[in-house]
Amino acid sequence: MRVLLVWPNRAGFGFKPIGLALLSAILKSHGHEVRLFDTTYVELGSGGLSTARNRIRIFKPVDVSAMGLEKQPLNLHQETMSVLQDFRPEVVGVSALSDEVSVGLKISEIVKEWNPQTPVIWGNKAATMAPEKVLAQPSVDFVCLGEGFEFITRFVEVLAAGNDPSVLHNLAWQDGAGAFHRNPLRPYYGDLDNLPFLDWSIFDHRHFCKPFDGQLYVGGDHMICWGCPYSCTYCINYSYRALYKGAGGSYLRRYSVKRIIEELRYLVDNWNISLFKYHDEDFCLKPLEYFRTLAREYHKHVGVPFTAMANARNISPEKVELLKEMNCVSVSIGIETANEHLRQDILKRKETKEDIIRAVQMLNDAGIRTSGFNMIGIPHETRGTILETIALNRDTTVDCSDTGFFYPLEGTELYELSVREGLFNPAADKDYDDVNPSLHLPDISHEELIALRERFVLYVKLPLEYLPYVTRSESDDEVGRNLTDALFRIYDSAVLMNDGRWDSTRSVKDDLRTLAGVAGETMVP
Ligand code: B12
Ligand code: SF4
Repeated sequence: MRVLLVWPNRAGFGFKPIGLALLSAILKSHGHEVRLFDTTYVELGSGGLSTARNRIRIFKPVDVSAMGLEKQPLNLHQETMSVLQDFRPEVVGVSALSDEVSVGLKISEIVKEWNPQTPVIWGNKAATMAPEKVLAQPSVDFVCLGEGFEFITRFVEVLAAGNDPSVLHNLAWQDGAGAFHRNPLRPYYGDLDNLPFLDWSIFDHRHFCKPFDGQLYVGGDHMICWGCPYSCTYCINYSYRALYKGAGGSYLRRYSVKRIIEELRYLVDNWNISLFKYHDEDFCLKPLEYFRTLAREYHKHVGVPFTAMANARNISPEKVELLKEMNCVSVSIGIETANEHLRQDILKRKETKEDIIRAVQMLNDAGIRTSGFNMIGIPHETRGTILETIALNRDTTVDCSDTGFFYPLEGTELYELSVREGLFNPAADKDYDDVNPSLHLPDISHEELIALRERFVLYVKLPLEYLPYVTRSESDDEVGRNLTDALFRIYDSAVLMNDGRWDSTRSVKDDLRTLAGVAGETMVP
């Protein structure tokens, strides 16, 4: 069958979803024809996730103007129609995360306009967490709940044979009377070694352009070990485990070392990969014995530098050595928030501030770049709690302080709390867009949250003497705007272009004089 996979991407370029690469490989191995329709380079007018990232200035700029990576003012309707007319899919499969739902729905509607008989099935996290909502849309016929590995071929084959798919495991659907049905789930897919290698041939060549630390690489994405045992209240892991309760299988899984090395070598040889990003939810969760073998074999047979994410609790001196041996160049750590009430009672994070400081120190000492994820605008947040988070980032000396707004993902404990406490109205509040805060908090306004997020790196990276000017720059007036520009000029040359560390040879006196001038007489130091 001809299967059109849809990736309604609003985020930036530079990564290739593992789920789509696997579904394509599985379908092709069963003789089906696959094409990907992807909206990465279509200007959707929403800014996307990368817009905010650029504004908060955490990455060294890379000149990508010659690579054709900018979004084009293309018309979504025309683009979708032209793919449909050219490929003539017999089934359309949409893969969407929560921030991609509205674009995915627009595309589904266009599919139905093209041919109302073409079945449209949705998969991935957004539909799994809220299948009733997605199925309530007339343009969506089916939802795949949870994993699609075994499901996808069965589904396509049942359709090809003209049979009724409503008997399939993992399927959610509506009957003729509009009643919602959810079939039982198959166990978690047990043996990752049986999966085919990732199929990257469906992706536009631009998805291989990976800017990192001021340079452009040929990027690849993979996951070696899957799953996370924690239960943070804002993450869907806990809900997924609840969803799979009774279905069987383990959510913590890994490839054998031999198998993953074989695949990584294949990907490097075929696509010239020069930088991997391993999306394991916690790269350091691996048992030591497995990690040691992986590091040795990776060093011997792959060696390509990579970035990864890890939980501070699982970073130990020996694991840092193994990361180094594998050529790990950057580790991102979830800092999230420094306030104890928010961290322990609201987010239910397990690690302590000391764990984070210690982990960053170990990585810094080993010469591995560190990135910290911070989340602001969470329930019970105040200006004071954000300033605590800023202070923790300063204490950790993390190289790169990334900050995002909290968004209550459906199916999570914090979604329930946000709705219960009247902080979020699912009917009126917008999709996840990352440019704006999502909650209406009694103690801090959206404007203040946005101002703090945009200046987060200034608060974290500039010497203390500069901070009164950073605070003054938050005002939305001429002085505030001029100060913001002046402060970012300083930050760009003294921090961003100096590997995330303050350039200690810089004349603080000169800067303070400049800033005082911009601020007016009242602030002369
Ligand atoms: C890798 C990853 C990323 C990567 C790649 C994202 C991508 N688009 O694939 C990057 C770093 C870019 C990223 C960014 C973000 N991520 Co992320 N990410 C992950 C992570 C760690 C692994 C995902 C993965 O590859 N899994 C392995 C593959 C094989 O599984 P899969 O993608 O689920 O696909 C399977 C099924 O879902 C199904 N399926 C998928 N599509 C389809 C389609 C059809 C038709 C069918 C039948 C089946 C099907 O079959 C596949 C095989 O079983 C997950 C955590 C997790 N537990 O999954 C978070 C996760 C997906 N991310 C999440 C979030 C919130 C984000 C961001 C919004 C964060 C931010 N503020 O920037 C952005 C969104 C960017 C975007 N829209 O792409 C949430 C999503 C929650 C939600 N309800 O949507 C997750 C679940 C983490 C969490 N804490 O809850 N992320
Ligand atoms: S540690 Fe990360 S992946 Fe694990 S439950 Fe918490 S947020 Fe989710």
